[in-house]
Amino acid sequence: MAFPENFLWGVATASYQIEGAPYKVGGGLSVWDMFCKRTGAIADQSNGDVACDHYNRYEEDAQLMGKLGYPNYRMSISWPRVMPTGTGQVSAEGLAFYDRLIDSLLENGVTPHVTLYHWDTPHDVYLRGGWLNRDISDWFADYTEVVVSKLGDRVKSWMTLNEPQCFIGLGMQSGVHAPGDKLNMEELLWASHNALLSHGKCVQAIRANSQGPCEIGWAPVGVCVIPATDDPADVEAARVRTMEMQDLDLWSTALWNDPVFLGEYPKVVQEAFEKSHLKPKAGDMEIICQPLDFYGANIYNAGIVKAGPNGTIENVPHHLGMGRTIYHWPITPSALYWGPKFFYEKYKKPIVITENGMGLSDWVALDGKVHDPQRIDFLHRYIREFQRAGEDGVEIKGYFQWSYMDNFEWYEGYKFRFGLVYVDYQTQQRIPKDSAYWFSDVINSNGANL
Ligand code: GCO
Repeated sequence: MAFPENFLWGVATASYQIEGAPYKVGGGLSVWDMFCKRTGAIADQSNGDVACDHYNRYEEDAQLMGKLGYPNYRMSISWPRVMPTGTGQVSAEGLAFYDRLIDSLLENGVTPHVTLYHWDTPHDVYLRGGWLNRDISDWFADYTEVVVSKLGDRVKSWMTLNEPQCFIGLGMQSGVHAPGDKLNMEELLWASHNALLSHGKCVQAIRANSQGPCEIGWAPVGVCVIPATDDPADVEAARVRTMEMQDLDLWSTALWNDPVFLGEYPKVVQEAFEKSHLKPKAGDMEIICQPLDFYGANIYNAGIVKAGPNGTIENVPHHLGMGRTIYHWPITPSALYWGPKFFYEKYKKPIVITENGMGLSDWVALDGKVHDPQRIDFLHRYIREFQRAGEDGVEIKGYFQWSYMDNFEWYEGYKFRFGLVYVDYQTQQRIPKDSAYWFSDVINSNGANL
């Protein structure tokens, strides 16, 4: 089966990872600018000051995206570039950059899909409590209004937050991401609630300021596990582990998506809030649970489980010596079958893979090209599994490959390359890898050549 006629094929990036010039030209500092200054925070002591210099090279990037035949592009907007302190003053230069970028993409036949928040919290907002301050939901809605008022005549597809599991879990629990805090569970649940409230007010602000109809979703981590076998007992074990929340785990799918799509927290979270002095207010859940047009999920890999004795669920180790990415992530293509299947069965929304791809240590070969057969094989296997989910009744709506080009990979710096397009960070030359051309063929055939 080919993919649906109007299937969204695309590529993805994020503002802090590619733009550079984070606070020049009127922008404000983000928590990542500050975090990169911490000794030892970033593996290669790098930062996003230059990155892919996309701020200056956006036209070249849009032209190449068009030339490669990529019809859709998931990008994010830097809150502190648009509002340097996060509230109040708007940077005309910052907003003008995105205005020019959207026009350049459209001129090259590329439809923008805009994520409003991909981790670059304004540092001033962090100093006022960041996600621990309930007011952030109003500040985020105000920022959304500024952006959608400016771009909403041309942007018709929006995502609110990228991976709250990461910016709360890695940024505020383990501390390996910006802002590098290590908070207790009561504070973390409160921050999570404020993030969800921000999501809901963001959706309301998009709907209120979009010029004409638009589609809205968000892009959480698509945390899922796969069954060790197709035995119905193993499948049920994988579904339960993926979709139900047994304990206070910030990476639980239900913690984030039950409020957004079903309008209630899992029971274990409700009980935690009952004991907490940091409680949601009446009416919050009605704000959080806004109508959305798709279920976005960033899926890269999955754990494996099987049914154990007496209704237990047992973890199954990935087999010894299995293929792994440079991040040492296991290569588990059926994550793109089981995850979408489980998500669709519970939340009944069309599924968009908002990120999927693999990190490698690519380099330019003697022939001047960048050969990445492993990435091609990885993408081939994963996209085929998503196609299989479609054949089994899941409404598959889109696939955004991570990433369009090599970029700043957070605390790993520039060591890992996820791009279809190679970036020479010394010269800023862009070189489409073999996978870039392979993906063009997949798109041109609407997946029929997989
Ligand atoms: C994420 C982020 C991306 C990462 C990518 C590779 O999913 O962690 O959205 O910014 O760069 O996933 O780790």
